Amino acid sequence: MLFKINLKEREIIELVRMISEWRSGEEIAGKFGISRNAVWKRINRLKEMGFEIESRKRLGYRIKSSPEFNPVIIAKILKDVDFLDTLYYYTETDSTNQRARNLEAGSFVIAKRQTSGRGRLGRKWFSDDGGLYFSIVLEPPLSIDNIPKLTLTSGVAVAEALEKYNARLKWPNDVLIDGKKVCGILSELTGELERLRVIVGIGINVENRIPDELESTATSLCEIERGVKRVDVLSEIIRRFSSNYKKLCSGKWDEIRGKWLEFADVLNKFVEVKAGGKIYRGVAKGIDYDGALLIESDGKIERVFSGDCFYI
Ligand code: BT5
Repeated sequence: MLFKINLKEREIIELVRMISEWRSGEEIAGKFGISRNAVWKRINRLKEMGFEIESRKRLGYRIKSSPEFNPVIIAKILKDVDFLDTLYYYTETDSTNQRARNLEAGSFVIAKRQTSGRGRLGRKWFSDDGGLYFSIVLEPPLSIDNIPKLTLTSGVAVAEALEKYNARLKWPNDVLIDGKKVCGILSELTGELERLRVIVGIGINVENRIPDELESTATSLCEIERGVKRVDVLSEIIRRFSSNYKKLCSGKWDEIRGKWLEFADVLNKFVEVKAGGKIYRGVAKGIDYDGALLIESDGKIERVFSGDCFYI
């Protein structure tokens, strides 16, 4: 099921706040300037979202219980982010990056679970209920060679949000805790050269089950902290993403690069990077001004822009 919410129109957020205590249909209708029938429709929409709502003849409506991870809570987290205007919340979908493909910049797509969550190069991203799976559609004022910086910037945002778990960044797109992958980022380009559109897809293991085959390489926040909530993690990521994205767009990449290096797990390690048909081996020395990984081998420095990085 899909719920679409306009983030600049705050009505649904206000309605949920209002009916945290008894409110009559008349009062609600008056507040929003709508008919009693329209109130009833909105209440039904909240019920479809999983809200349990009591209704009594003289008292009106009241929320009895709210689902922990619901579209209105997400809308509340996103409502003040100036580069976002529409929330698409799926109870289930194939892949949020796929859903975001034909959407305008300013769209935010999130799913409770994905049936075909994907990583880079057609790899699979396990997306059981309990994790965070979302995609942000952006039209950054950046030229095409600056786009890889957006993935690095997103990584910094996630690492900052997960700083209390000692999160580290592995080039180019992984966030690790205790050496295990907790988050992956998939940035995809669409649109035209003059008007580039980028879909930043982020997947984070929060309360979801990790499949047996990934037991030794992946972790979930609930393995580290009991009772961790997706909405709290999302809220922190959005706050950090918003601030870092604005910095990137206003030419402050150097500041972000500095933060990336502080969180970097890869520095001074022996790595093997598979990029296209080529294999680079050497010691990771950092990332340069363009976001390329610097690999030192036999006293020579090689620059690699994308690829799969292994520690050897
Ligand atoms: C990534 O690819 O790490 C990017 C993952 C992006 C997922 C998000 S979720 C929202 C949005 N919608 C999508 O469909 N995708 C994005 P890559 O570097 O290629 O890593 C993929 C590899 O990570 C797999 O081959 C597995 O080894 C491992 N993996 C798969 N699922 C995982 C999980 N849930 N947790 C940790 N590792 C996982």
